[in-house]
Amino acid sequence: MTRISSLKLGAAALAALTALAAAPVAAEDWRGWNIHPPTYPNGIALDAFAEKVAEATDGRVTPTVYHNAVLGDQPDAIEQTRNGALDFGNFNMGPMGPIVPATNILSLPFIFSSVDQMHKVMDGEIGQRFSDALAEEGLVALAWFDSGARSLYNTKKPVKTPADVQGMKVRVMNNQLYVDMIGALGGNATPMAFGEVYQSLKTGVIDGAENNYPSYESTNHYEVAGYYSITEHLIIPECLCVSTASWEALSAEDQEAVKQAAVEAAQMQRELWAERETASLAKVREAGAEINEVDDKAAFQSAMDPVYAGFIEKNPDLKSWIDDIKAVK
Ligand code: GTR
Repeated sequence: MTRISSLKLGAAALAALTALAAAPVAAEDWRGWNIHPPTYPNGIALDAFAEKVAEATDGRVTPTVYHNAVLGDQPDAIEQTRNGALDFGNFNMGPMGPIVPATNILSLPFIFSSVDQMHKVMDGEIGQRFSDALAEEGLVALAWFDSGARSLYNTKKPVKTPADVQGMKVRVMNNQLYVDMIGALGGNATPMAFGEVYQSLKTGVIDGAENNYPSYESTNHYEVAGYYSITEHLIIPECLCVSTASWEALSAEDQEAVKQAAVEAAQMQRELWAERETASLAKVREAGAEINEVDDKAAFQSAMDPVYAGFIEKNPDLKSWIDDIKAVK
């Protein structure tokens, strides 16, 4: 080969390389899991997250949210995200407990004194500890969503005292702590997927369940279980979590963009959440649901002493976390 033609070839190769570098890198098509409909605060915020991520990364990451749990129920979706089969999801810390034991603290009944206090805890140093625990199990918690307070509802009667729960069959999320919680009130807990609850209430397989107003309303459970009793026994945060595998495939710059989009989405979710709580309560009331205060919340609280004792016995190292949470005012 003459010197001239080899130079020409070099120039051509360089041009080809330059063209390659300018072409967009193969996009990361992320798949995300959502248990709720797209119109629920979480669904709206997740879609906004997806849009912001695509925009801020110039299309290098293009997330799609699959709503209504079409990609599987929550425990499965958590597993799939941990092992990288899914890229992200909005997960409640309830079903997270069996996988990431430290997060069980968030499932202790009455652990938080209010939703505001929960936010303070999760947005601060203690929240970081939970993020670290999740990171050890393959999940990067980018931001925390609101999930309000969960109360008991059933098909039979208003629950006013712990004794009213005696013998009741109550659906709970997949976590032994909730079985213990309902058991401590004298009821029988049945762990069951969210999507099966409506039919089970309707056919009498279960007498009741527990959830916040927006989920009680969005699932139409109020149509078949018209007694909602304000026990507010659980205040459980939810994460916007990304699979570690998907996260590590990103450049530092794109990670920053994704993190920022998640923080903004969480902000949006919390605002929408506050509105939806009011709207859901109004809707179920109008439809005839009977909402009652409980006579003595402290009685429900003290009934949980054995649940705490059992938890601390099994997890002595987590006792100080409980004390730290209680100390946040
Ligand atoms: C909702 C929560 C869901 C799911 C559901 C349930 O409030 O947002 O992630 O945990 O409750 O009861 O299964």
